[in-house]
Amino acid sequence: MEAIEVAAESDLVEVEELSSRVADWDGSMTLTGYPPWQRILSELSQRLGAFGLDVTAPLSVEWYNAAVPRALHLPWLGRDRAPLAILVGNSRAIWEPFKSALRKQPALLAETHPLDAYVRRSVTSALSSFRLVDAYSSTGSVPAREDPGIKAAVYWDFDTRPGRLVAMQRLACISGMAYLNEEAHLCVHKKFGQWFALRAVVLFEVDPPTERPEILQDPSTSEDRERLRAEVKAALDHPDIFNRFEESQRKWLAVRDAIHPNHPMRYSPDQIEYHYTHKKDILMRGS
Ligand code: B12
Repeated sequence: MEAIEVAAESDLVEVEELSSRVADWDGSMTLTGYPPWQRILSELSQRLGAFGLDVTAPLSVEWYNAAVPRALHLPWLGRDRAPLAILVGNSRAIWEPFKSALRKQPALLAETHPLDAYVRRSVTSALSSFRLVDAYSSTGSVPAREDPGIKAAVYWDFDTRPGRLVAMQRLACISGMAYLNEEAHLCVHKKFGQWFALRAVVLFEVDPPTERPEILQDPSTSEDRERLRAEVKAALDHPDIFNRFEESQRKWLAVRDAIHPNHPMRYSPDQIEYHYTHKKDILMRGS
């Protein structure tokens, strides 16, 4: 499969500069028995976990590109083989680290979308300990010879511009971490159920896993599907479905709950309210 080019843009904010300061990891480091993708996954997961980004999954860009239209393809970073992609997400675990970051960095609250800004900072920080070169850096994507580093690129779930949009749900299914509930248009995770979010995908210029994971099947019965279809119809019939009016949001919440009622990993009430209204005053409540 051929590689395609997408709009060149720097998304690994300051990674080059940071990685020269924190050079405790490099692609040539060998930990006996483990391929580079596993070492990257393990290190990155550990670092992201500290920010409440507790969901990661590795896959090959080739698997994803084969499943989506060309307009959604991810690039091969100039390689002749597909690169590694690591999908990053979170469960309810993000809420407390996020609230704590808001207390320490009040400027986050001034952002239009504080949670997106927090995720962006956290992923960038977690990546800063790797010796990386931004594939889309404005300083050019050709790394210095003496310190090549690994080419990398980050795509965010909220970036829906042409060339930047990633079908995150498709990616999650292909990675084997979740299945798509086709009625609710929501992915359901093996452990977290419908209560998890997909935040970013990071591409690394290393060989991905070769063994394809099992694609999870939706275990819903026909009664489950019918029940859910009714909930979705109620949400879609609502005149304000694309607005943030509370009644509409309650209906989408009912859709989510109906997938697996009383799921033990359901977000906390404040987290739910924030996700469905984006009201900043919820973020200022004490824990
Ligand atoms: C655009 C978008 C929406 C649009 C959907 C419009 C549309 N026709 O696609 C709107 C604004 C309606 C929406 C609503 C919500 N969304 Co949304 N959305 C996205 C976004 C940014 C892009 C989706 C996309 O275009 N994918 C590309 C297409 C080509 O992929 P696809 O696999 O072919 O199509 C999928 C989606 O488009 C979606 N979809 C397609 N048609 C429709 C129509 C409707 C009415 C809805 C709700 C969804 C939907 O489901 C498809 C798979 O079944 C993704 C993040 C991302 N980058 O993936 C989040 C995302 C899909 N949304 C998400 C969520 C949680 C929601 C909301 C619950 C948020 C909220 N608080 O209101 C609501 C309600 C959804 C629900 N089912 O309950 C999560 C899903 C997590 C999960 N576990 O699966 C994502 C992944 C964001 C995240 N950070 O995790 N969303």
